[in-house]
Parts: sequence; structure tokens; C-alpha cells
Amino acid sequence: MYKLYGAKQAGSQVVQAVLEAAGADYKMIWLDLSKDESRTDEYLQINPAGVVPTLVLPDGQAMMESAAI
Ligand SMILES: N[C@@H](CCC(=O)N[C@@H](CS)C(=O)NCC(=O)O)C(=O)O
Repeated sequence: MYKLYGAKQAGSQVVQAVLEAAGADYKMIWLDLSKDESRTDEYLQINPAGVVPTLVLPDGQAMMESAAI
């Protein structure tokens, strides 16, 4: 299963739309950017840039940059 880290009204919406259109099996993990939830130690280990979106592939690799995803 894919895991998409995203936020409301953020670029992650584009990635979410693609996952929906592809019928992909994914879990959405919402971060509240107003509470700096993309800056926690836990999230920075996944995406050192501290931004969304991050797409974690079924094999555990993390992809960043919405256009690349
Ligand atoms: N070029 C990056 C931009 C990522 C980005 O700046 N995301 C914003 C939301 S749209 C973010 O996470 N901001 C939180 C922050 O900078 O703390 C992409 O397209 O993935």
C-alpha cells in the first residue's frame, strides 16, 4: 500500500487525485502545517525538507516533489 503524507489545500492534492484516478491502494496521512506537523523529528526522517507531499511506496522508499511523484 502507498502512504501519502499531505495537507489540506496543499500540493499533495494533485498526488491524491492521481492515486484516486489510478485506483491505487493508498492511505492518506494528514499533516496540519499550521501546527508544524511537517517539522517533527519523525516526519523529517521521512522527508528531510519538511514539506508535503511525500509518497511512501509499498517497498518503503519515499518519493518527494509533487511533479516527480
Ligand atoms: N516543490 C515542492 C514544494 C513542497 C511544498 O513547499 N509544500 C508546502 C505545501 S504546498 C509545504 O509543505 N509547506 C510546509 C512548510 O514549508 O513548512 C513540491 O512540489 O512537492
